[in-house]
Amino acid sequence: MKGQIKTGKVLIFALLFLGLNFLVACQGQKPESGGKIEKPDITPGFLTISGNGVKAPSRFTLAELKDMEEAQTSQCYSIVNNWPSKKYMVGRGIELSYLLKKVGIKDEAQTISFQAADGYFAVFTRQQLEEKRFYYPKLMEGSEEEAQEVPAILAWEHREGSKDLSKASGGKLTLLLGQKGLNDVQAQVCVKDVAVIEVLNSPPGQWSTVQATPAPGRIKSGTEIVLHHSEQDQVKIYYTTDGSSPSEKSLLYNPSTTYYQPELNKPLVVKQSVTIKTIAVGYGKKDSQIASFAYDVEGY
Ligand SMILES: Nc1nc2c(c(=O)[nH]1)N[C@H]1C(S)=C(S)[C@@H](COP(=O)(O)O)O[C@H]1N2
Ligand SMILES: [Mo]
Repeated sequence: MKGQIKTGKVLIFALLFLGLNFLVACQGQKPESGGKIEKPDITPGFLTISGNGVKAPSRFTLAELKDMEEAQTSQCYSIVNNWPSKKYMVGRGIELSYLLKKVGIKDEAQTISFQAADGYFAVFTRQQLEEKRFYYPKLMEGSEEEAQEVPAILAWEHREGSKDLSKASGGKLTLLLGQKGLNDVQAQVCVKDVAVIEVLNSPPGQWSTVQATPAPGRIKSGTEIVLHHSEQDQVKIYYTTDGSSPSEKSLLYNPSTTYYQPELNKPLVVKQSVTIKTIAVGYGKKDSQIASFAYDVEGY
């Protein structure tokens, strides 16, 4: 009897302890990005580039970055966040590829993370930083017309809501990068006040596959199919219903997250037999494998 009470108490305390830790973890973490470090290991006033993926780990002051005139550029960006809302931004700064070359990025380097003074960080696969990205001047109209390829930069001057390159003025060192497509949500990886860039040889991993509920098979006409993912707020789920392979150019299932406007992530209503093909795409890991879900509607 006594023993039972004791185990009961221990259990309650253990649960409380776990619960509190869970709450703390949730508050410290922005689930749409890589996360947040409580006390980041940074040197104030410097941009540090480190990690086993560079030959010459280095530190630069802002003045030193501004002296690298050959790599300076002013660029326009179209930016979408997870609400989702859209904006334009101009920035002046240094090309990231130049800086990574300067510190001797190795061929083996595969994962690159950007850490801010407030502990916020975002992770990229090397490919995500090196592939072609664009500025869409007609983002607001939902059109790809007049898209221009833009480099990723570390900007020390910017201006939100502007397309006028001369309007960029002072600010914190911010990572700005283009979109892979009109639906690419990249605001959350535009890290502000970048203090550390860590370049690692470790492979970035791959997002897990998308899941569907109800499971594929025979369904009634009008059934709602919910697509979901184990890291739903860090990935975008793209899908096709015409049998083609899904990509970032396909239909976007979840324009928002589970905590901003979940009602925008609408289930698919299936009225006739269909195969839904899905892929999860997100920063910091490779695209998931494609998952296919075949539904069979009676009589169709
Ligand atoms: N240092 C730092 N950078 C950050 C964040 C942050 O909390 N700290 N938030 C990110 C997220 S989630 C978004 S959506 C954008 C927000 O930028 P905005 O408020 O200027 O639109 O900044 C990104 N960069
Ligand atoms: Mo965000």
